[in-house]
Amino acid sequence: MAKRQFLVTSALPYSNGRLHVGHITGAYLPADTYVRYLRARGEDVRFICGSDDNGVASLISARKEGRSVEELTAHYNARQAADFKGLGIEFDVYGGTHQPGFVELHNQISQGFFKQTFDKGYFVKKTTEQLYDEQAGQFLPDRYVKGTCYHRKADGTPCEYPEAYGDQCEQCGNSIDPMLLKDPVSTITGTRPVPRKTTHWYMQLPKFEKPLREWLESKREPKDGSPPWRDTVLNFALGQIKQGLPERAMTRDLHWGVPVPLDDPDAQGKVLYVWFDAPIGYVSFTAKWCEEHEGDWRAYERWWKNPDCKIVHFIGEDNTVFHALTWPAMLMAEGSYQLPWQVVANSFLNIKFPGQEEQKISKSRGTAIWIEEYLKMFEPDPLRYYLTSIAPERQRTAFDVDAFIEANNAILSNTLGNFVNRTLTFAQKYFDNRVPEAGTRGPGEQQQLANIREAAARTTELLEAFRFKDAMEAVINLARQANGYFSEKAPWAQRKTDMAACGTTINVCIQMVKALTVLIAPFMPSSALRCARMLNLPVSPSGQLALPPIAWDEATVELPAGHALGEPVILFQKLDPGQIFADGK
Ligand code: B3M
Ligand code: ZN
Repeated sequence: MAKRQFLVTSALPYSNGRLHVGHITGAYLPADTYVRYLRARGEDVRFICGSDDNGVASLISARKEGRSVEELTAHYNARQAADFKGLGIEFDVYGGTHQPGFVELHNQISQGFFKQTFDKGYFVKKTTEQLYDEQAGQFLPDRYVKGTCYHRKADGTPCEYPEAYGDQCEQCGNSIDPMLLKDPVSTITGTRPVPRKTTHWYMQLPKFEKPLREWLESKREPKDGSPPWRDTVLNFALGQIKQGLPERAMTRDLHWGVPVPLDDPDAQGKVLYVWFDAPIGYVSFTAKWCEEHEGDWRAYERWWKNPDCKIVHFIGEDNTVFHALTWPAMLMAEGSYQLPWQVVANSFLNIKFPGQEEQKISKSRGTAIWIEEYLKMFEPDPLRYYLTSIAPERQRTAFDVDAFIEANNAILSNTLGNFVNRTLTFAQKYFDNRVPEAGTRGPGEQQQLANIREAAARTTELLEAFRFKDAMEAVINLARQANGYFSEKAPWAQRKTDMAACGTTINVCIQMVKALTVLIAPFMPSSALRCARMLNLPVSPSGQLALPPIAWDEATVELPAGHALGEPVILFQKLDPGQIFADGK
């Protein structure tokens, strides 16, 4: 079968802070799982990410931390990259929109994109009043104004959320015009900002309402058999179009960012809006990868301007507006790019500490589990497992610390790990550490081999449909069946009465270990690698996880009798319920 081509992206994290479990479950872990699956199938894939360095968020944090914005963004870019690496989330390229080595190409491509859209007449220049913080001496970016929301909620009642940001209300999900917020306050100085005149370039989003609507509607049941988009994404985006899309200013009064590429005195000292240049980061990091690996940055067109390439964006739900509406409108306006094939958005994650109520993850209240802290204590795979098992694919879910420990002990250690361990230590002890003869297989054995085929087919189907939680459950179900089969056959007793039957049992169990090794690989890559070594399968010589230990189709291919096995090791350590996470502060 011909290879399929995928360009997969994860939302670019702002490089002004650390990453916690909520970030990972939203945009990074499912993307990595998907990419590992595609790679194991031999598809042509690139996985792109990097930091969102521009914009005012970094500027404000730099001011708070008392260092330059260059220093701050480089610092967090490196720390976040280390978090991803520690969790086995492996991008082909991890760039940054203002990182040395990336910023030049990023600015060039972003400016070219803006110019092209400008030349096509999709911007209008307008002078308006905007909120200015007199004490800080600057215009206030939307995010730095807070006030009371003026929208109505879905049920028609006034929202009146008092903590609404100037760009979006977290209670009703609507986008906000900061000038309309009631009782605005500058979050920089806490003072009340005043309106002042400034000139900006607005993108004519209303012109794209119709094509966006048609395009989004085609994603409910795509004609070409592509997986439908999640209802949460489509309903939200179509709902916004129904309300009417606003003209959006795509420039800002700032000195940090991509300079506005216009020969106009009014453009002096202005930069592109961070939400204009950030998604172009996906493109510019692809271009950087091409420059480094193929010697020509323009080869990014093979991904971005090629109708055969499927572009998949993984995001957190708060980024839906930008990925399902603004960015596609930008791409339509520019005219030469592919539109996203799929936008996969996840909801937020709450947190529940032992003996406490479930609550929102909050940095200031210290209710976050930071990846850095986690990795000091635990292996990556239990977290990957647990986060996938509670993936907020349809609605908000909660990270429950007790449930995490329980999932590790009951499922990873007692079920999956125990099965692999008892099978392989048995083969080592009684079968000279080789795969025994299959012998005569009865209905019980045929059933397990059928279970393997069924689990492989089901996992494949669910991963293709972006249903990661259910896909992993199908794999764990196979581990349960395998463990049950081992107990039922009781090879320790068979050994004493019928060595051939015992061999048949262990042979089937080893086939199940092999299937599990392949099928857990997208979810728990380091454990899969360990299993592959225990089975003495050829793994990529570099031991690099990005290269799948074994091809996906191998799940249903049996290991021959006589195959020499490797050294069995413990797959998952039990965790002590007393081992809780350090305070999030
Ligand atoms: N920097 C992440 C966030 O909103 C934002 C994503 C940009 S993706 C182009 O937290
Ligand atoms: Zn609201």
